[in-house]
Amino acid sequence: MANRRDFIKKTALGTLGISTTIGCKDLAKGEQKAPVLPADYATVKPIIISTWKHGFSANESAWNVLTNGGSVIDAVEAGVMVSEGDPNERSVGLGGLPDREGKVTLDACIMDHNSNCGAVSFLQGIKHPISVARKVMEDTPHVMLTGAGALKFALSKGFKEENLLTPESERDWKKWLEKSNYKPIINIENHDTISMLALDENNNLSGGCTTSGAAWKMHGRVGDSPIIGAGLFLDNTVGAAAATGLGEAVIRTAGSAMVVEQMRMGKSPAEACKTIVERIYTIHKNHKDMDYLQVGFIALNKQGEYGGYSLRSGFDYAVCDGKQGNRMEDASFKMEWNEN
Ligand code: SD4
Repeated sequence: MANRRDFIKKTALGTLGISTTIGCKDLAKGEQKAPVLPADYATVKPIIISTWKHGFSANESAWNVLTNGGSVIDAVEAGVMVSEGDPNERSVGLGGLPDREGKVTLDACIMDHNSNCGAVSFLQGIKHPISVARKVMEDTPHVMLTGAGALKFALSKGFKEENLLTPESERDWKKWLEKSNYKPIINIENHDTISMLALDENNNLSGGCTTSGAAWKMHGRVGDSPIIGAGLFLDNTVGAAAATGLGEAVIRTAGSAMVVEQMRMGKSPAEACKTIVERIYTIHKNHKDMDYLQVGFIALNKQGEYGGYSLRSGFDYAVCDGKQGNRMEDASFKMEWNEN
């Protein structure tokens, strides 16, 4: 991973030749609180946005790729791989919380500016599902491979099978088994899926999304994250959007595709996210999932404007550009949520 100081220096002063007084310390993880209003100000390209706190490190990696000659799709892949490989991120890749049978099953998708896309779902034993998704995009006539077929394909491409269930995740799973009550805890058990959107200097968008999905899900359950149009969508003439939270609600509403359509109709990224979160609320307010429902979207348009919005408070995202560096911003939200 890039040295943070070098990165910020490069970000603040670097390739775009833009100077800023915002320094490393000001922009460190979690130190900068977001404005209450949605962030929709125009910014310089390139720009990268990613869900949750671990988006910060993912952005660093993506930024380094993007500003060192890599393509925007390379940047997205490299960025989310940071979270996939981190055993402390409990909803992604290695260390992800397992399903109720103790199996870590992974979902991921990737999409480029030409609307090429690839996805894997219900994939086990491969630490970097985003890279397998990219191979599906580039080396097959299909968009999605699932389960045993996805694993077979990954192995044929040289990926190594490994145990992704860390001792910490195994311990948590055994604890969950004591009661076996499936009621995801908002912002905790369905937290840390990484979705990343990026816009390069040539005005091209790419996006990626990768997760181990809802903790303690039924074996075989697939969420929104590998589904183009649900967990991720982009139209290079309009913008890109991605989701985090309870996948069932995002699938029911074709969430990310709808956010992009709202931008097509003229809404800002933040307004577009808000509109679809409101719609999800309306559809779910009397639904059995409402008790534990959290959904959040991030969106980025072709002008480099971005925004995020969630149903319940607590959702934040990382933003990185050449003007303000890498920083965390809190998403605006519909309902206050308190852990206690
Ligand atoms: C899922 N949407 O599998 C994912 C979980 C998630 O942040 O986004 N967590 O439902």
